[in-house]
Amino acid sequence: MNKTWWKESVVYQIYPRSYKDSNGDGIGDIQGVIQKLDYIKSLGIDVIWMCPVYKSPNDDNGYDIADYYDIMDEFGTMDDFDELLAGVHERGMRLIMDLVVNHTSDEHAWFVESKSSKESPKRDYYIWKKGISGGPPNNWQSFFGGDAWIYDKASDEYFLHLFTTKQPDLNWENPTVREEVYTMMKYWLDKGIDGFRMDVISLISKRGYDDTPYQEFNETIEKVYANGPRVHEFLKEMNREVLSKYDIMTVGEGPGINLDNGGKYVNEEEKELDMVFQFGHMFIDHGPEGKFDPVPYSLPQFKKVFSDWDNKLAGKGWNSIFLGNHDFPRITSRFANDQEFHAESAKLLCLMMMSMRGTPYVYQGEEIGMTNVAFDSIDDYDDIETKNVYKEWSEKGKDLNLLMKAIHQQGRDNARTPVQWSDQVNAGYTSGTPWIKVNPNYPQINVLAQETDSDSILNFYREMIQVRKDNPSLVYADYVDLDPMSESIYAFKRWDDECEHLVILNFTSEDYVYNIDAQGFEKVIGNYKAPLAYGSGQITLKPWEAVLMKKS
Ligand code: ISL
Ligand code: CA
Repeated sequence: MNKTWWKESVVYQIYPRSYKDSNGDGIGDIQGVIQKLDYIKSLGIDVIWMCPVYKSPNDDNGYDIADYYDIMDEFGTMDDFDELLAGVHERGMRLIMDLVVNHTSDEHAWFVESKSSKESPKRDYYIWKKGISGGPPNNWQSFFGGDAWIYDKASDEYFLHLFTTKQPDLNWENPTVREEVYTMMKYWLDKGIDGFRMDVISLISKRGYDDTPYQEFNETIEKVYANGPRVHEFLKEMNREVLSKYDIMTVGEGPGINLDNGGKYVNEEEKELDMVFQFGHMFIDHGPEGKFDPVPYSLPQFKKVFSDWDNKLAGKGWNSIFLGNHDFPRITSRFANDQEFHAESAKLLCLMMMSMRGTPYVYQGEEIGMTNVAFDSIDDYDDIETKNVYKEWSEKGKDLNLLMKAIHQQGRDNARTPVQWSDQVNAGYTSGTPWIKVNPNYPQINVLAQETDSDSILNFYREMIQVRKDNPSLVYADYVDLDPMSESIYAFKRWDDECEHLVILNFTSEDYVYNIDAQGFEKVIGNYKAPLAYGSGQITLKPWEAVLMKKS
């Protein structure tokens, strides 16, 4: 495969609202990010992906954009943004931005004009349809609950919104809309940003407006909403008109992107995107009713997602490696152990990610092992998805205690509580009142405490990222899962002409004696300091022990 800087990079995702508040209004902001650039650099990060900072009424925390050419007041000004970009580049890092173009805010000037009359030249920028027998045009539901259509009395038509009621979907069939998007992308790229993470890019081409015949929402996503007939044509056009003209990286986000269709987005010959975020492991514990109907999953299922994607893309396209982001639970709580073996298991996940083929994405707070939060009252939650589902269950008279448990496990606010910088008031995140409460475990889990502890999760991230930098084989070498059926151990091998790496991860809270031939391998790094307990074809692993070994 071609070698490129973005394949060799480690990315750090920032959700600016929750990162660092610089002016005491309780909301993280761009100046707050600037204050932390040296910290981010100290982790060994190459690329920062920043979630949306554009002008927005914040119905969906910035994913509802009212002006793509301006910065949200709470976050600062365009001068602040320029200062941030310069600061990132001065430190030898790169900055990629969120590109949210499946929908805008209903407060975007385009939509205001589109809605103003059926004759408006911008009417066709959005998806307007006549109702059917007194109801909406079809039975589609939005991702966040309720009908995907809103009735506009003045014109007697409905507009489509796959997300919140304030996020009308753009009409990508209209070439002028695509031109507007490309022009806007060039504006940011000409400013010097280094690429885009493309929000729900799998949804931009709609496949007609028939009723969905599917009961399960995930099935509707895959078979009705996502990967529409023109999505690849649009992405090729975008690549030709914009992306190919810059030295940048792109990562497309996509519900409905799966093993069958995912390769096409990132196949290097197709000239579309560099990487995608697929959701195989993110939906792994979703039951028939979706994320708030959580079901258990097994380690073999989890491993299979990574192996399948690696096999699928090998030699053709590039993978993204991530375990969490601002939409999903905290990774230590979800895939590891946030209690007795908190530090060990958080380090295990780090070692796993940094030893895989693909570009790893670290979500803010993962580097200190931040955990899920369990607020007692729904009033302490902010996320529109969480609030909508609570309202829906209340109206239907369903068991709200059960729902609160599911929210504690799956809600998006788990990932959105402020970053825990210190044990000072509000975890050092703000001197004011935070927009969402800080996780009460900040006195134990915070950056400052981990800075001074050489054995901390934070310092392990630094070491492990350095190990990856020192061993390009960890970026490019082939991958194989040595024991896919094991319920306890994830053991995989990476190899190329230079060397072989062996990764062994104990996903249990017990000692585990594992049979493996590790003759000739030496330990590179592990999450326990003691030398490797290896002999006679057996390795004795401690709870959540993770080890990377190398044979040259
Ligand atoms: O978290 C989810 C819903 O349970 C995901 O399905 C999520 O909605 C989906 O991955 C799309 O997410 C992206 O677009 C949304 C925005 O709310 C998310 O924050 C963003 O990451 C709409 O713009
Ligand atoms: Ca602020």
